[in-house]
Amino acid sequence: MAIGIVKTVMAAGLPRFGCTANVDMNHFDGLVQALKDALGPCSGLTSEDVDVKYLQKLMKDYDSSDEREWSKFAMGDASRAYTRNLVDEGNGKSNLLVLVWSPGKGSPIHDHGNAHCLMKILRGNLTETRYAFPEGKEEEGEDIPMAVISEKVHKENEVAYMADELGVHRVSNQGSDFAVSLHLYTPPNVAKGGCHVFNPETGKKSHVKNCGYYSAYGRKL
Ligand code: 2CO
Ligand code: FE2
Repeated sequence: MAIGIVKTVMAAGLPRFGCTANVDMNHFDGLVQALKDALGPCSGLTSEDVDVKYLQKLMKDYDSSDEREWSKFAMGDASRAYTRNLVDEGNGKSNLLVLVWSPGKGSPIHDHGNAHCLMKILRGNLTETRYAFPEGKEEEGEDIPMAVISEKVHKENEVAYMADELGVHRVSNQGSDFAVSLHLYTPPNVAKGGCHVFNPETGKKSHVKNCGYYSAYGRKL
């Protein structure tokens, strides 16, 4: 199910330099291109050189209120907690996804494969609960309930930053309608090697090999 009206709005073309083409694009497409450019299609930058503050600013400056700009990626499914919809792979340097969160549902607690994670809320509110990274004693058989270190509600247009150094998290939609968010992961470690999910009662983790997409480039898989 696509959220909102599926329609592409063509705005005035933005001038493009370097190795990117001159194309007409709406503002969401402009953001996707700007993120891709920032990750360095032809500059030789690597993910280690990424300027997270700049990426965060690009995402923050985008006004998501015109759903027509991104609705073709926002395929929700009420039978799932959330769907992961691929938007762009940033020349192999990132993974840009639109996530659609079913009302009252959330993700398991998970890590981010040693990558930067930026999350912009396109529609609704999302609650992020952070936990301390388990220290490893759990793997030796001890059950250690995971400690919550923060809980925050991110509102429409806000951008959150997450990384393994800050712990692990669970994201949930506590609203009564679908919520939508845009996630940039760089480098795309989780897409390549999966992530870990954690049991809040025991702190034990298990590896998830393939986090999977519901759609890619606007097409349901
Ligand atoms: N990391 C989760 C995922 O890509 C979403 S929670 O926000 O980072 O499935
Ligand atoms: Fe996450």
